[in-house]
Amino acid sequence: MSDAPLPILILPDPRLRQKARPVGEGDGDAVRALAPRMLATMYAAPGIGLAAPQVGVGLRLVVLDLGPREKPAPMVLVNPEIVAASAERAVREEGCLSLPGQFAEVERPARVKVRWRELDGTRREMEAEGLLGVCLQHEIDHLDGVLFVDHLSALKRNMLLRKLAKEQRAKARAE
Ligand code: GNR
Ligand code: NI
Repeated sequence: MSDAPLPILILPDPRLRQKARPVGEGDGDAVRALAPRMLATMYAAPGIGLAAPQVGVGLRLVVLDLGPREKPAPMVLVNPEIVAASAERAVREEGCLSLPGQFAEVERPARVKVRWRELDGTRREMEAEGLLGVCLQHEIDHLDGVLFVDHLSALKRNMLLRKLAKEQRAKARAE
């Protein structure tokens, strides 16, 4: 099936730490094939966002859906970028499908202005705050190999990464 879910990479997979390259003119077919599969992967997880590097694809492509379960509102963002960020900051608990079971309070700009292209090339721009603002920043971070733990103190980051490693070892033993 064309929109079969893909495996989600988990830290410390090095592909999560690589900078993704912009989607170019020649990537149209690949991106049109990948976007539905990324959406299927995100819904199956379930998650509210997914960046291409999380499925091992080094392209600047993000999918999001913050709609209610009964009324899906899928978004596909090609080459998204943050063009402005507020000085005001906000704290919110974040998780990541690539760090399963791990959650932490992350401080980021409270509002961002994001620019991207649709699959058909249409230019889009929006200002976002709250969960959508956080999700956009989290996903665009993935395109630069940045994970939410990178916004924590070294102490909290190391604690969380050790807990992840321990839980992944226990999971691997159980399988
Ligand atoms: O599903 C997800 N939920 C979430 C909650 C708070 C802040 C960010 C996110 S994104 C995450 C899915 C994911 O890992 N996207 O990269
Ligand atoms: Ni994530």
